[in-house]
Amino acid sequence: MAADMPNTNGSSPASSAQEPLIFTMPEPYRGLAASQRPSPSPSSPSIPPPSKPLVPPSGPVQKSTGKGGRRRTRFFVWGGIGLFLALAGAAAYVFIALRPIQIVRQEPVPTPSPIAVKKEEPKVTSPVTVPVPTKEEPKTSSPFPTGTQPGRDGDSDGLTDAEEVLYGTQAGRPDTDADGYLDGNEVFNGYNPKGTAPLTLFESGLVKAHEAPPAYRILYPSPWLIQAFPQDPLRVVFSAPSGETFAVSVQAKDPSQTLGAWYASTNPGKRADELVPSVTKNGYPALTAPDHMTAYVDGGALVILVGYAVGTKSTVDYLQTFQMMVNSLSLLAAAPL
Ligand SMILES: [Ca+2]
Ligand SMILES: [Ca+2]
Repeated sequence: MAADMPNTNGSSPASSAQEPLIFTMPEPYRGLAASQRPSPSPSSPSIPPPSKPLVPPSGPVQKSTGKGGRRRTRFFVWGGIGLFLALAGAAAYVFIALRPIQIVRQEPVPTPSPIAVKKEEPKVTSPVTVPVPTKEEPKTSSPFPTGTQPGRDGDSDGLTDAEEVLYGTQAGRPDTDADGYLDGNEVFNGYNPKGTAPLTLFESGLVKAHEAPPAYRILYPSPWLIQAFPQDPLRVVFSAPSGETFAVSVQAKDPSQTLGAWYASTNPGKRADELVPSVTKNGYPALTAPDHMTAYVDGGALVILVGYAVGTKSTVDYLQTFQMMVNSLSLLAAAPL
């Protein structure tokens, strides 16, 4: 190698064969680019270009790996610190994030009080619905003509308070004479409700008999007025002081015709099966209208009609007396059969 190098310092070749020559970079060239390097002075020796390309020695490569190790160490140190800070931040976030969840769970605890308030609301509304059906029940349960209601019966013995006055019985005692029969049942069958059986209403003077020869005989309360019709001696109207009227009339009927067939033939558009069949106390077949205010009694060759009209009243106060009158009907011996 040294033998290939040219002699730049001017020494003889003999001396160069004895000692190796070492070339160093002149001081002005150190740390500067090739373009900025000062031109060599004429006195300084010129440096010939190397005949072979310079190969970087292996030494500097080892030095560069030492700097990369430091960088890697720094990288791991700072990366570890960053990772530690990230984990610490995440842990702090999780710790803080869990606290609001506990607060939310504690909030529903004091809410039971409004639930108790909601339970009390239905109790307030329930009594409001109770009067509604009670108002509708009397309207639908009344069996009498539209606009009328049953008369008051304080002791539920079948006689209204008005009838208790009419027959002199006690309105607060169902069995006035204590004979085992209710006051209403005794009037229905023609017995005196305030006298021991077999004392009858007629025998007690509480009712009177009206005869319409040659057709029928009927009983009616003694205080009531009676109205006759000279042009129709078989027609009569009884009236109570309070305005109710009870009209009795007679219509002819084919003796072979049933009472229902007669009703259908004389009342076009009406059905006989809507009437309530029964048998009177004296054994005559009878039909009663659905509103309980008209009765048809079969007399064979005639039909006796008894009608109850409340007049200006809105209550049916004499239904038991009306039924007593129908039960008291009897055909006179002279009546055609
Ligand atoms: Ca009564
Ligand atoms: Ca009695």
